[in-house]
Amino acid sequence: MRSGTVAVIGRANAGKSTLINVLVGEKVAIVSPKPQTTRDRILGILTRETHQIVFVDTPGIYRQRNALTDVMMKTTETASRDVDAILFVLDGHEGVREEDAELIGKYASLGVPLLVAFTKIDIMPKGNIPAELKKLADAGVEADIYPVSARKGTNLRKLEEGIAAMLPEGDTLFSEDVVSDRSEKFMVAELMREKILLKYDQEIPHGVAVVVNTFERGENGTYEVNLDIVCEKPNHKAILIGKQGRALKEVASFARMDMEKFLGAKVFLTVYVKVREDWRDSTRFLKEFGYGEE
Ligand SMILES: Nc1nc2c(ncn2[C@@H]2O[C@H](COP(=O)(O)OP(=O)(O)O)[C@@H](O)[C@H]2O)c(=O)[nH]1
Ligand SMILES: [Mg+2]
Repeated sequence: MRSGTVAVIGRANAGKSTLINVLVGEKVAIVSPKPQTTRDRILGILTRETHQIVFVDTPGIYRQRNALTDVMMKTTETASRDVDAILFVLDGHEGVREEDAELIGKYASLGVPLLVAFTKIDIMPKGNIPAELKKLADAGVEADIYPVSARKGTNLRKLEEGIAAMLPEGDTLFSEDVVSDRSEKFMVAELMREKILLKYDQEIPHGVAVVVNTFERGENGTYEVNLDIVCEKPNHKAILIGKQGRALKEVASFARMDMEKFLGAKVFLTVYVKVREDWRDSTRFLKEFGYGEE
């Protein structure tokens, strides 16, 4: 048996969370086309007869801008330490940039084995792949590179075998039926945030935190979920709610459907929108909303 932890690192939006979800076979992290979707360190656990891979999803690499992205960068940095291997995820469709080779070099020098997943090849013209890979080789990247598509499932088994081969021999860290270290309550908050990321323009979701006040299962099996959507400005609140509350009703309904799928039960969801001016710059609010903790 090989088992160990693998930090999943890469630029915002590279496809880290999607790749982990597909490899694990269940949704453990939310995904959206916008950067800053993942804010916390989340474990996704893949167990087979021959190996257990504990993926450490990270918020990714950002230029620091406020207290929240600060915390997110720190989470990424901490997560890349004390792991058995690093999986660097690169968006092949975006193309290889100079800074990618630099970043790979930086993480490769940490002293743990590193492997590169060159993802989203399903939306790349096939002919472009060799040229992009050559850029990495020319920039001195020595790590093994796996061209994959999380969306189409291309080459994922090979990638998985490559990751497993880097891990030490040893016992499993988690029991085989566990896929994440996060609670159902955490995922419910994240699913709400995912729907907000999908519905509203960037400025709104980036300033939103979701706080679950009630998460209870009733005798009839129905979950009662009561949560606050915290935003930064009164005009954001107005946009979130929309005319006659229509926008909020719609996102809450999408979120509820996903929560029901995730929990396998009916959900009774109540949602309030609150304003906490500039909470992203307040260490007190960040703490209150659970960011930067594990
Ligand atoms: N076409 C395609 N899109 C992908 C693939 N993997 C991720 N994406 C999309 O890329 C965006 C960012 O993905 P996400 O996993 O949130 O990136 P992260 O910020 O690195 O965690 C989302 O819109 C995904 O649907 C892939 O293999 N193919
Ligand atoms: Mg992510």
